[in-house]
Amino acid sequence: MDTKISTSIMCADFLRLGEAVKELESSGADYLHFDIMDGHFVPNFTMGPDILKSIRGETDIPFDTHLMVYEPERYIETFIQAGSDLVVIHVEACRHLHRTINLIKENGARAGVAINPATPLSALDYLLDEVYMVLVMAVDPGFAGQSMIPSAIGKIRQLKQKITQSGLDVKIQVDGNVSFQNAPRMVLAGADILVAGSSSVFRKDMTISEGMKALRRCILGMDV
Ligand code: S6P
Ligand code: MG
Repeated sequence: MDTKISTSIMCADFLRLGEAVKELESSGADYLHFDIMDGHFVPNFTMGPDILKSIRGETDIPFDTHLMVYEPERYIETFIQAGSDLVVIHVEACRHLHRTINLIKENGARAGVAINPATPLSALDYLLDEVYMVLVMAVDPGFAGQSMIPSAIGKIRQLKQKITQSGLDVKIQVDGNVSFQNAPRMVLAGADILVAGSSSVFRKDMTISEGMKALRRCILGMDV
């Protein structure tokens, strides 16, 4: 099992962002996860494309951009030009999903779709063969530091079955409260990429490298 870790930049100390990126690099982060919020689809704001551009100049770690914005089609090119390798849009926030997924691909990035905890998996029925990844939200999007909604585990398992039965190779990413306790259950259910935030890599009681090590250890040490 080769679980990847995508580290949530919104959980880093913004006063020491450069140092955080260096530490993420030395501790083997597979992706940097950028949470982009519009204060409308979700009740919060985070960062814009200029932050991605600044960090792009400092590291080769692939950028995984999670757009929590309405009408994401308006911002695809901007965020790809800013350095995104993978762009994820919400099925709840986009009216013409196939067109927007194609826009992401035409601009040279991989495309992903995200679903909120209350959105049924059937929302993906006509999309699965079009995307590189599905992001399963384990919390309602908008904030770090929330508790996992328990039905997320069964949802990951069902999505994994659906993907396997369709013979597709679509990755499953899980975002929200990926803690040392929850991560093994998420991976056992079928998660390929974990978004690591304040529950693991960006904790107050550990450094980033300690958090990365502890997260990898608990995934490797799980009972499979
Ligand atoms: C939340 C966002 C997430 C968070 C991450 C925080 O809307 O999409 O990516 O940054 O989930 O992690 P944690 O461990 O604080 O829940
Ligand atoms: Mg996110």
